[in-house]
Amino acid sequence: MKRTISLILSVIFICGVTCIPLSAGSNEADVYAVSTTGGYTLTPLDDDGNAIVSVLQEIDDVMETVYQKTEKFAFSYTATNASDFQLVLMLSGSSAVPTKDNIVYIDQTMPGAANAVAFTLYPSSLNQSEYHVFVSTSGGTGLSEVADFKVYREYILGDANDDGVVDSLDALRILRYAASLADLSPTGLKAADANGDGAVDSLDALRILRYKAGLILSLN
Ligand SMILES: [Ca+2]
Ligand SMILES: [Ca+2]
Repeated sequence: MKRTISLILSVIFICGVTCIPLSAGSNEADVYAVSTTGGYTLTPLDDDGNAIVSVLQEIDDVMETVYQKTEKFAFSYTATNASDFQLVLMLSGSSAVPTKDNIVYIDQTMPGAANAVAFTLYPSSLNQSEYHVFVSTSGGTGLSEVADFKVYREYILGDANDDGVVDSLDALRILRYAASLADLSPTGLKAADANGDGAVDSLDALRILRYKAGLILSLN
């Protein structure tokens, strides 16, 4: 353990003077197969809140309409009663039963006068999976599924070692990479730039550790 800590500290020192340039990367969480039921719209937005222009992209041998780098959704509806409160719930996977494992954290804004709500996605928490959107109204009866979409991602931000999870091993891998003690795969290199500054260094390792410690909500 002491040896590991010693390694990390020495690598942080080395990284302090070494910065590996990397083409500016982003957390690729592309949304496709967006579908809604009547009366509801779900519009993928970029980081500035602008509607994303879709592109045709091949995913699993099928040409899909893809909204690249979706950061948020604008979600609108026509409520039966304008005063109805609508709670938006997003679940990952195919189950319609909310559990601690499939509820996706979203940052919902309250319904406005136009009966519209918006919610922010945190792409680093989204896996390559399908997602279903449910609403619950104060005047309704339970949860109703009103929209769904799928997420395609080339990599998970922070997952430097390509094992599908973000944890302290990724931070260690980044430190070892920065010290030329380990390699990163092409996707691992993109995933390693956890702070998006275009370089892979100790700051990325620190950000991952802070994320895993719950000190920051998202790597984005
Ligand atoms: Ca990992
Ligand atoms: Ca970085």
